[in-house]
Amino acid sequence: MSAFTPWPDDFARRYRELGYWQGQTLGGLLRERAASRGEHCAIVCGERRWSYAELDTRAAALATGLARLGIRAGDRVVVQLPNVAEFYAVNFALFRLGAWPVFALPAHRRTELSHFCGYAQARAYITTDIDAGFDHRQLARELRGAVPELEHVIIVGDAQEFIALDSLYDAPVALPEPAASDVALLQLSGGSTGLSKLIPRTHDDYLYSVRASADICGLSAASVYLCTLPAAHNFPLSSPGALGVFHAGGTVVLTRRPNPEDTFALIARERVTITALVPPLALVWLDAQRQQRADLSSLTVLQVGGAKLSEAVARRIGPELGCTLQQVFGMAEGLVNYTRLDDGFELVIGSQGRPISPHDEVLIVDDNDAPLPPGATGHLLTRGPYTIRGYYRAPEHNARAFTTDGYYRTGDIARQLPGGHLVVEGRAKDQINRGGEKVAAEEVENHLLAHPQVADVALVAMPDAYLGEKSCAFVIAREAPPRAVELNRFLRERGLAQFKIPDRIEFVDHFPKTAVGKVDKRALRDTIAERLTPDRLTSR
Ligand code: OOB
Repeated sequence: MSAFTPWPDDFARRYRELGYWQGQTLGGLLRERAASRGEHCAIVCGERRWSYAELDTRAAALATGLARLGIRAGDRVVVQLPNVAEFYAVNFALFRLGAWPVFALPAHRRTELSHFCGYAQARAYITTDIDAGFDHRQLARELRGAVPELEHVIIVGDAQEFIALDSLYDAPVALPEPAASDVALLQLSGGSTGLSKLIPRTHDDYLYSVRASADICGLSAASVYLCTLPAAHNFPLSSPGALGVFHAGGTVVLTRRPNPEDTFALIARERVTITALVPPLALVWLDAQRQQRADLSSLTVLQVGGAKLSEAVARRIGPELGCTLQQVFGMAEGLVNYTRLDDGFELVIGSQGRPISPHDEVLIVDDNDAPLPPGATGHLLTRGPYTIRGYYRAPEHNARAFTTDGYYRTGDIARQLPGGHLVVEGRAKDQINRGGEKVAAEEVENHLLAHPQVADVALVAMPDAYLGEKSCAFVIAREAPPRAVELNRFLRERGLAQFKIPDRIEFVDHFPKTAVGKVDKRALRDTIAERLTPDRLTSR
């Protein structure tokens, strides 16, 4: 089973000739920046400030320590860290070694992590001691039991019986470098059919998207980027995110608390110029700023993406926060769209942007893959210089997720405006987008089906004024229905991330069916939307 589906030779040749794939590695990028801007501040984390030289030295020292442990090129390492400076030191160390970080999110728990460790056959798990009141060392103990192949657990902070990250800083030695065409990292898919798939991104393709994004977003050495969303997610990592800032030679400011009180103070203190939010956070910031009137004068660009931003909220951002809104519609599999900083107001509030690259190929098709006339709404397919051609070790899934000529089926329903901007109109994939956090319906359904009193279940999205969508589980119970709290406790005990726990459970006797006899999820979505009072939808 192949770990990575390469682009066909003629495509790869074209992307190189066009100068998109430049033969640069992520480790090399940091080395270049340390050479050109060594003393400039790369990362602000609480009271700590690391220069580019310091970040580079730490990455080199950690790479040596990890190599001593036996981590080699092509090994997989699950990294689950909150927004701390070590996140970048660890990942640049792995990039230097050619080992592949698997980017778990801080919210993931035993179920997700054992899946990532098992699926990737990870040799190490790198995490923190305690984050948001949760002890990751206890999680590591449980993982050790579930995934015996996991050899090393490395902890940032108090390591207890595990390896302390600090003990791995070793006098740097020269190590063989990976090739730019090699896989650099494994991102997570939002998932729609069962468990998350892993997304192999190469140094060449990822860095092309990073450089082009930095350019589109006007990053420079004077940029100060506030990383508010989880650092491992594709949006704050590469769109243009921290990597875009490192490319431009600017500064990344980290925060573990995206609430307005902390972040507004940080924006004023560090003179932050750009940040990225999901729509619910943008709404919280807008409402807070009405009360606080904080000094946000340094902020020039606010990126919002990960889920659909409503027009009503979009309209408020420029006038009320005093910065330019940029809508971002992207996916860890590749394609990222941005409204441009010089787009007209109506385009910025009314579209989700246009692709990064002139060589991003976008098709809007019907249910049978037949292209639709310009402007029509349909399934969005894409291929291009930074969109994968296949998931990691998933041949059956790949056969469905990609067309025979290599287009990725995004699962999004969209239409394209004459200038190339896309408007996201909906979703064909069986997923709930909970304010940017993706919940695969089938994964949660399978966990609920494991409960002895559950005969059948269907998880659907329900509208929510704050998150955009929440999840509702329709359950057919065996005999006496269990209580909703009992089902949620059952899911938590199975080690499922909190954001996947259904927000509401409705017990029913049967499911509506489609003409072909499948559960009619659209009818279930309509049922729950009708049941929610208008009051619930407008108040928070
Ligand atoms: C980003 O990446 P993922 O992989 O977590 O999620 C991708 C999916 C898209 O296929 C789409 O369904 C949804 O998230 N999405 C949006 C959106 N941005 C993402 N739906 C409507 N409007 C938007 N602006 O979410 C991601 C990756 C890179 C940059 C930004 C977001």
